Amino acid sequence: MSINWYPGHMHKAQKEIKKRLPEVDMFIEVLDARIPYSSENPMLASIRGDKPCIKILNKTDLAEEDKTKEWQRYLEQKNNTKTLALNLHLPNKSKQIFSLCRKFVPNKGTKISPITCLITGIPNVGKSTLINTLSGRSIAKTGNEPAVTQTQQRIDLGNNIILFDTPGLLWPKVENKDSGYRLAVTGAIKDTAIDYEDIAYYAAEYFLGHHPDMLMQRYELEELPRDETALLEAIGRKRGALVSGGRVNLNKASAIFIHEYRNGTLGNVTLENPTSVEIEIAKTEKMIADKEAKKANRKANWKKKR
Ligand SMILES: Nc1nc2c(ncn2[C@@H]2O[C@H](COP(=O)(O)OP(=O)(O)O)[C@@H](O)[C@H]2O)c(=O)[nH]1
Ligand SMILES: [Mg+2]
Repeated sequence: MSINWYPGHMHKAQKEIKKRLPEVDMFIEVLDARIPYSSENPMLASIRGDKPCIKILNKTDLAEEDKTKEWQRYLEQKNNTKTLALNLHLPNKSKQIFSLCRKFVPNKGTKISPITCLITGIPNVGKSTLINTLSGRSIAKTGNEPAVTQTQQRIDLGNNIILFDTPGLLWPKVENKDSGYRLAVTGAIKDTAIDYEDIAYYAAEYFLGHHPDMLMQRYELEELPRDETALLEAIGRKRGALVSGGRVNLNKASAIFIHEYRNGTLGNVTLENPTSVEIEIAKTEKMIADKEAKKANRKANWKKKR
């Protein structure tokens, strides 16, 4: 699976954030609680430096509560970082952001010297919803807005805290293949760029391994399908996703499965935990190192032959 994150947009977003940096006291980074690692922007840690950051684990209504807590403990080990788990459909808790801001920047937050926060996050994590919730107004368009916010927004919350909306488009962790899949499964990557069957196989493998009970219950299965294809075929038959001759329309069955995960009807499922992610990172690093070693080896052999 390959995803196009246009280099032009990446460069622009990075430049805009760096330009804003001198006037920003702290960051509010919105993450998807189902994929806290993959929904991080890989450049942000270095851009932020030592400036404080509140990492919001959003959409907790779709995630597993114990895993969200595990991620909070893990993320709070990072420098100057606090976390807050939110479900923006229940907006009250989000006001806790204000007291966290004041704790982080105690010498500001007055009329003449307000606290300024930059809200960042990859598309679809809930930035606009959060801005609207905190401001109590409908300022930012949510949902199907175009991928790139063209205008820089400065939002005065009226309590001596100022928000800046993310300029440009922030990209997620796509260097790692598994992150790409999990971003597609959760809906962070636009559907036009993905193949439902491909990502449904990825999700099917995960569910068969980690949540067989949810599959049995939701699709009223008598026994657990032996593999991904068998699962998608069973879903297709249950839901009448058939083509002529009674065969299952796999693409349709895949779309049903993915949408039922995304909207939570299958159950709350977090797709990554700190340990699984660390193993994955180590694997990816080893693969890159092996590749480099092979290349160096070939080069050396080639020189010897000459
Ligand atoms: N289930 C759930 N959906 C949310 C939550 N917060 C935002 N959304 C939805 O996620 C989608 C993207 O939100 P939006 O604010 O436009 O994201 P942005 O691209 O980061 O600005 C919208 O359909 C929101 O209604 C949440 O806490 N739970
Ligand atoms: Mg938005």
